[in-house]
Amino acid sequence: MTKTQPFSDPLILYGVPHSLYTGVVRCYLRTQGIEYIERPTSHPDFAQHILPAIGRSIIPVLELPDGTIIQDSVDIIDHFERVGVPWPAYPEGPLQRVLAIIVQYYGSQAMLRHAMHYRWSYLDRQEAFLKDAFAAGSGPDLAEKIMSRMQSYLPQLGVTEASIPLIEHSFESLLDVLEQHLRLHPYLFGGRPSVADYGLIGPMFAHLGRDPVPADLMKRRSPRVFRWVERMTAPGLDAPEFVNYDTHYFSDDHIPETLTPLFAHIAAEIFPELTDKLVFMDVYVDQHRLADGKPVSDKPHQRYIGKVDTLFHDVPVSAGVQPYLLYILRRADAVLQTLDESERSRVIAGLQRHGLDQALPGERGYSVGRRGHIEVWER
Ligand SMILES: N[C@@H](CCC(=O)N[C@@H](CS)C(=O)NCC(=O)O)C(=O)O
Repeated sequence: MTKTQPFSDPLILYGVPHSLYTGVVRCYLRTQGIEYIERPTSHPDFAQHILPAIGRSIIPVLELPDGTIIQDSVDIIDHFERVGVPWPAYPEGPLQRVLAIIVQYYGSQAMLRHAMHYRWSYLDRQEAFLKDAFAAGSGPDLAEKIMSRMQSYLPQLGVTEASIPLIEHSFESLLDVLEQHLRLHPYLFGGRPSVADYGLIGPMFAHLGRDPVPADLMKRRSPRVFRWVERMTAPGLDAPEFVNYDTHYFSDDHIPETLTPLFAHIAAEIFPELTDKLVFMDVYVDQHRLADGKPVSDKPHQRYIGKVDTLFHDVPVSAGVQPYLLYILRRADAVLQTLDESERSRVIAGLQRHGLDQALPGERGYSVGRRGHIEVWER
């Protein structure tokens, strides 16, 4: 029988347009020219086939033609990086590579605060848009329930009356900093996207570049950032305004001046919160005598193991601790482990110059891995 599809065995991406982490994967697949079909979670296969395999309701999930299921935006990217893609996403230069992972952490984890604030604190001004998106993605019956669940995350993300002005100031500063860089370069590390761009695009597309209130701000305040969002979501490398710009990362592990304010911005935001969270996990692991391979929480959908009282730009916030953050940042530690002494010193000095050396968790006697689609402690 003749198949009528354009390709016989497509990849299936389970996700929705307004999902932060689905956006990461969608951008990656489009950049690499990997064909896929996107299905919402309301598709019957998600309940029948995907949910039993991954054990919790979470997106994105990618199903490969051979039936392999991959959950997690980082695991999906890393799968294709191993297989080989036209535009690999990890810079060769170790300083660039470590910094790219730190930016990936900032975008995909720390910026959840900004993303969720702009989505849910302005519900009155964007309700019709959000209701339509959630109903289309999850079905009308589940939409209200999921929307309420998402709003309930705000306190554990440290979104409060006191922190909101700082979150908004932070988003505006980030737009300004990125605008300066993106006037000169198509992507963060040069001529093609890296995991830094993929980490940032999650919040910058799904929430901040798409929901009416922040998207309007982005377009008015920082046209080049909005263009970068378009570029990231387009197929291939979409940079017509950069005539004769090559498709490489900056040569010789160079960090251009225009990235310095970005790293300063990130350092000012992730500390002391990240350090406080790492210390919380140290104590937690010590107290619970956790065995290798034990899931990080009792129930698969539970991501937080507790909370820390910390500061966001000098304002006290209480923030939920997700062991998953170690899963991301350990990949930066792993880069350092591959280097000889002098290269390692050079990279650490580079991180210190940008105030980011403490973003590497370093040896702590435990780590976080993923097994069976779930985060587990590693000893
Ligand atoms: N670490 C995961 C996070 C995925 C994630 O948080 N997905 C959200 C949608 S963007 C989700 O499914 N949330 C369901 C929930 O929290 O109930 C990844 O990178 O894929």
